Amino acid sequence: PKTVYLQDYAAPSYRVDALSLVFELGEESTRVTSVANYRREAGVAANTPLELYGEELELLEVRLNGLPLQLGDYQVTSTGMSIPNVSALCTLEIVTHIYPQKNTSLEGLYRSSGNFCTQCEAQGFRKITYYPDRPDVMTVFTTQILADKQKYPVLLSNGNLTGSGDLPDGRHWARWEDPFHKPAYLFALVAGDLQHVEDHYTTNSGREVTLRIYTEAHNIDKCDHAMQSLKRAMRWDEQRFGLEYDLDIYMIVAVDDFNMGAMENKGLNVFNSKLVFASPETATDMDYVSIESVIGHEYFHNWTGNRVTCRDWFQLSLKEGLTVFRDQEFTADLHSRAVKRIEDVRMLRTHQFAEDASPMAHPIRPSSYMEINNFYTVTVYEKGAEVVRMYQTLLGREGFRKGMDLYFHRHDGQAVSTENFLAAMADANEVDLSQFQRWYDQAGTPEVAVSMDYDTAAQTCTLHFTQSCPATPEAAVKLPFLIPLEIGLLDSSGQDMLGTQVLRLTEATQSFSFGDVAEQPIPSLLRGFSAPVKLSYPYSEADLVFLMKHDSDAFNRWDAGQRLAMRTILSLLEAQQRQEAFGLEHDFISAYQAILTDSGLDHALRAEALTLPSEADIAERARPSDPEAIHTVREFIHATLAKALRLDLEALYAELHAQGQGEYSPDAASIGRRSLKNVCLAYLGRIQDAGIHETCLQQYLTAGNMTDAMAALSVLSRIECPQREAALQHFHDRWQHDSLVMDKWFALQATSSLPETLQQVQALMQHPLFDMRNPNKVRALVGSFAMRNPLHFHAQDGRGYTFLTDCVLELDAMNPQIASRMVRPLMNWRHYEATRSGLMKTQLERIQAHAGLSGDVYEIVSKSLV
Ligand code: BAL
Ligand code: ZN
Repeated sequence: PKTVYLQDYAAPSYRVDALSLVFELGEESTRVTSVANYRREAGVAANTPLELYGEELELLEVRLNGLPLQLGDYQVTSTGMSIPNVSALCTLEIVTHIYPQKNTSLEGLYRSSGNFCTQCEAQGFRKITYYPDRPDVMTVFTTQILADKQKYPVLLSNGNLTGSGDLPDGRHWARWEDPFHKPAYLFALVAGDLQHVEDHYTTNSGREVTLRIYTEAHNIDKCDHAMQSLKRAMRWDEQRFGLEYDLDIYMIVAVDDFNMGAMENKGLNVFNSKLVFASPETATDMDYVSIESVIGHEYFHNWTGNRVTCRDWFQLSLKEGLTVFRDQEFTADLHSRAVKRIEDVRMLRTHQFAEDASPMAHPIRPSSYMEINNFYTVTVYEKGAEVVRMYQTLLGREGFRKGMDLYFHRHDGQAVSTENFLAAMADANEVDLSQFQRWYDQAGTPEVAVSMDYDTAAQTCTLHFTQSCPATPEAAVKLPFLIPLEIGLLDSSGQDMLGTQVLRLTEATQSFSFGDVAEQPIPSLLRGFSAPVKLSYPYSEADLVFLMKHDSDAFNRWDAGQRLAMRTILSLLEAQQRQEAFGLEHDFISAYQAILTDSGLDHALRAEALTLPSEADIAERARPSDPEAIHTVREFIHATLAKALRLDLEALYAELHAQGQGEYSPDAASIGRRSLKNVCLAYLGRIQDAGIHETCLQQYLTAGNMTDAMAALSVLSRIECPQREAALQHFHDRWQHDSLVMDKWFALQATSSLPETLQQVQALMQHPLFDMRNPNKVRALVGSFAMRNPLHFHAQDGRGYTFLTDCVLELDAMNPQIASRMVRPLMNWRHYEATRSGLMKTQLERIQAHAGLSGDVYEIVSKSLV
């Protein structure tokens, strides 16, 4: 595959004034007729060919200005078409046949559960027709769909329905017109036997909008939460950003086979059904919250992505980082801001910091790629969101809003770059943000080392900062970042001495002094995780316990606990390596007991504080890592805490269980209560005790909601006991008719720590409900095993690696995007101890040598082996 470079960007030579598409959907193939009006840009030479992208298309006819063209009048390759002689204004009609029924890549037009649907981002439209499939070519689309009326009673596309009717041959048709200029990646078509729920929304300025969620009939009763979430998102965007919806109708379609979570096509979102359907019996609290957040995310794209889109795919974070930031704020405003921040940072540290330390490390705006689908990453999305958050931290909420307003004022209807966003933020606030550009250009996680001096006589406190950033593939040496660092100073009673201040680090080394500091303080640094950096400070254990108790910043209270836990884990790992006996300090146990018994503390925050760093987090800190040792140490801490605090855990569990007997509600308080209760149960599950196994089974059997059922089953899934088999079998028998719920059953078994887990996963691949062509199934079974079960994936005999490689090669022939996701657990092979590292490398080499490998997988594997 070829590498594409940002520096080679050139504006298109031809624009499209209008595009008309006709789809004749058939059982064998689909006939697509596209008629596009092209206009040569001013200043472009008359002999400049018209270049169109096209892949896997069967070309039937080409007509230029009404006259048929012959091969020779144009050139066709496996990636596109070039027409050398076109007039400055011309109409090009192209007829192609495509084969959605055979499309297993789930890109372009394909079938899911017998219905037609599309996925065009990033470059799927070129699998539909020959077209300038690039985001800076925007036009108005008219889409006519013809299909058998009985099989496909519902025909949908972007915009507004402007006509429909029956045909004499049993088919019917519908015409949709989208008045907004859009790039091809936002095109969508859906045709099928679908039902819908309908609701209405009145915008702030009084416009009536029809809201519909389409699904197969058997899931129609699970759409209410998604609909309510949509209405909340519409209201929130008006209130927080003054942004209203702009079409008469907003449609969401749920499909079972989908490579991503969801897609923001103009007026017609297509969603992975996992992120639409919810009922108390089938969806966990986490599902409820994710659905609300993703419904919000796709809705928010209507402005940040659709009305203002990306000039080219290097700018992906322009829309994704910004829209993730917006969905994070939406969740924070509706639920607990502190809990949301903790969850987001936990995710960033585990996955994005690892990516930044991997051979695939890239800036949020990459400067090159082979396959753009490989860059829908935690870096572009989640680190991108942190970068947007830093503008808000630097400029304040009002300043950030002024920047957003100017961005829309300047760029509505345009395809722009991240520089345009930065310029809007800077100009609206009349500040110089040029150094901030480095966040877009430099990869890697900056490290900030802090020390403190206190002058008793002068009562001044000075904080010294040194920032650095490790080398990453795009650059060995990094320039200093502009880092907004929120800090506070705590006195000995735990009071804030100067509130929260935002320091602006701009130099490699820098100091800040504070006067009138009456006693030597304990600094609270990087409050709210104000920048995506690793910060170190020589805290004593007593300092950390103090911050856990007193810091006014909820995030930092939690983070102090994480630092304390990580420090303990790392020292136990060292002790283990030296083959010394190890135990837990009494102070460590007391700190956990204090959290457990602090009834003044919010349930959800207590649950977060009691959750130890994950095995993946630990692996990032303990390199070269030994996943088995990490598992042993983490389990040891769990079991020791559980035994030492058993009475407190049992009491709290019983209290919260009794409180939670009413009707299910996914509000923040109820979610927090269930979360703390189930953390207690998970600790108790570490004690070998038949009574506790029975408590788990009872919770599973009597649970009125999926959160409690899954929590209990998840504890049992790690224990060799009769209750485990009984509960798993019960779950299977109860839910085998519901494909989405069964994904939980597959995932649970794939993440078990029991010894035969790999064999179990291999057996489950033969289960009648498992299907390698369905991405949700692959993620549930193969993905969970490789990404969430380090103990078994990294088994020292290498069988986990061989298993994953077999899966990747099988998948690659069907769906390269999913194969390319699945191969990533092998990417950081250099981070493991020698035996594992060698075995992982061998499998990467095996993949690289495989004939017919996709560009998607090739890019990841070849970069990993450099
Ligand atoms: N644009 C792809 C799916 C999403 O980020 O919303
Ligand atoms: Zn998005």
